[in-house]
Amino acid sequence: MSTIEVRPVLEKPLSKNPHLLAWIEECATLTKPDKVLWCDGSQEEKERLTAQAVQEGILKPLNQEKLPGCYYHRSNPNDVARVEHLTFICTPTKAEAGPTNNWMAPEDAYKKLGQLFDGSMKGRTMYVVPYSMGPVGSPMSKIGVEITDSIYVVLNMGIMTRMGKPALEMLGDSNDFNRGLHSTLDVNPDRRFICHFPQDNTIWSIGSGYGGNVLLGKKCLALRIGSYLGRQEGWMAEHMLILGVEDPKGETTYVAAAFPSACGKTNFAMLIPPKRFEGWKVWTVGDDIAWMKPGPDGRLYAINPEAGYFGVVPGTNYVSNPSAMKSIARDTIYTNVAMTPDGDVWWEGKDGEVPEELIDWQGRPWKKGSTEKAAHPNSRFTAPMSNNPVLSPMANSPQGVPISAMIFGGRRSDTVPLVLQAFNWVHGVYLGATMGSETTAAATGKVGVVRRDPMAMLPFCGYDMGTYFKHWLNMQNLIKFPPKIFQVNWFRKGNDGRFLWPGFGENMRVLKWIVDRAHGRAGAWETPLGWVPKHQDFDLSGVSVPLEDVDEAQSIDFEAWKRELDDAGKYFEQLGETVPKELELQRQMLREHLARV
Ligand code: GTP
Ligand code: SPV
Ligand code: MN
Repeated sequence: MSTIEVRPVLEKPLSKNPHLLAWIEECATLTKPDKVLWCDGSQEEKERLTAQAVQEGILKPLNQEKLPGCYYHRSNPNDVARVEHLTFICTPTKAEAGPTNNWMAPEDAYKKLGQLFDGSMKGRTMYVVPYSMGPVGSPMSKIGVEITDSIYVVLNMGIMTRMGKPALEMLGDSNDFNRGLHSTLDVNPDRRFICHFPQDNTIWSIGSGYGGNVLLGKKCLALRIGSYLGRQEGWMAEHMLILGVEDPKGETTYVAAAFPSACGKTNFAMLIPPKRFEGWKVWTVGDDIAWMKPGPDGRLYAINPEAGYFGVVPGTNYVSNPSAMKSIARDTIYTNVAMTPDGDVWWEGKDGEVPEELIDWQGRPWKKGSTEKAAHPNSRFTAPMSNNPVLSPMANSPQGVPISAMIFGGRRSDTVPLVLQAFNWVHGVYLGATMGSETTAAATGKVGVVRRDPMAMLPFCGYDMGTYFKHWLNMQNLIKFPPKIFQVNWFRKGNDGRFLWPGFGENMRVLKWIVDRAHGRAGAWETPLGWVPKHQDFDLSGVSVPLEDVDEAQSIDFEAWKRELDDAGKYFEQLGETVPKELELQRQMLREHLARV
């Protein structure tokens, strides 16, 4: 180690925290950057780094008249989504990571990745990015520091988190912060690993420059490490949006909903109610992640740990999601969409005419009528949540919002009905635990395959799944007034492959029933599988599809459900001994009940 290599760290440190300084020095010694730069989160810094990114070709300025403050980024075509097969939970034992996670022994992982990190920042700048997940000063927030050699990561973290000086001030001299080390290296999938060391509150990510692999506050800290800490500390880290539903009297009810990646969280969180629901309003608290903790009044309180949206672009338009369109009209980074000749952006499903000519997400010329997609199906926007016209006034509340209902929803062409209410907490946990969903472009691999994705957390749970279910069951004892639990499916299809339910804004109809049920003021039928809406309590007037389609979307096919329950039994077996008995008993009870209908 030469002192010259680490001197820049000591020259202008933004913190005197000895733990932080020692760790930065350790990382600099390993990765050997030319320069070390602390990020303070200021506007001046953002402008300077943006200009540098443009100069280096990492960002392209978009048409500033149409899209003020917006920039364009193309990632390496081999690096466009999360990589679940290269993501590891490195707990001391394999059993702690459980059967659904890839596992590496911590010492092996540190050694293997240590060799890759050795000198990985030579000729590059090492950025020190302090950030808070959650409002600065909230008792529920956590501090992380990400060390990275990517300006793209710095600029994205600046939008997605409370980044810079306030986070350092919140940290003070404490040693309680997440240590995230990231290097883009040569973006080679053979040298790409995303490793989590929950017992050390540490994340090492190498060889990728994309989204959930590298914005370490998001999936790595807020979900994988967060879920691990949550179990120890008595709270929950969930892959859930949070929204507030305001009724015409001005009363707001908060709802959290877990849908797997690219299954509608951002859209649901920004829902605009149809005309029929005059006086109703939906406010976004969060669109991807919820941290939830029992409050002093016995209710479950949720904060959104993020400060921005890293959202799916394709399909976003003024009909499906006007608030998202307004959120991404300025100060947004677009990744892997297509570009028009005049520096505008385009994607499949955008409003208006399809342009005659484009440059596609890989930088190749594209002509109207081409069979190839112009924008990558997992192309994303990074936008500050302050741009959202329906941002909840509670989005920055340090206490969070009280949750009255929780929803689990997958992408299922068949079997799962439009909406169902669980009989009780254990049944609700069962519904979440056995949730199935078709895979999407948010992770590399085959798209459209049904897999079990418990609580939408399969790729994000930082420990053994059965133990996670147990934590869910235990939480009931900590929450005096637990939220009611529901299951929804916006994606059921008819025989001809069309969606039976119109979705998007029309989901308000389902949401209203859920809110009414949470307050105990709407009727329901009891079926062997759960409570479903009674006709008179489910407002369908003016719905944009034939009522027969809605009936079909709501129908329960008992034969299909017998298969579903048998499949869930096999899944529990795969998960092993740690699956709580209550859940298997719950399954058997439902199965026995169905055998008689
Ligand atoms: P992540 O950011 O990956 O966690 O995704 P997300 O859960 O926030 O999903 P998002 O809201 O971005 O939606 C993903 C895709 O689902 C988009 O292509 C949407 O157009 C589509 N989608 C969202 N809501 C609905 C709906 O109610 N019905 C139908 N049919 N499609 C929907
Ligand atoms: C998801 O895949 O659930 C996302 C996008 O929200 S990423 O940040 O890439 O994980
Ligand atoms: Mn997500």
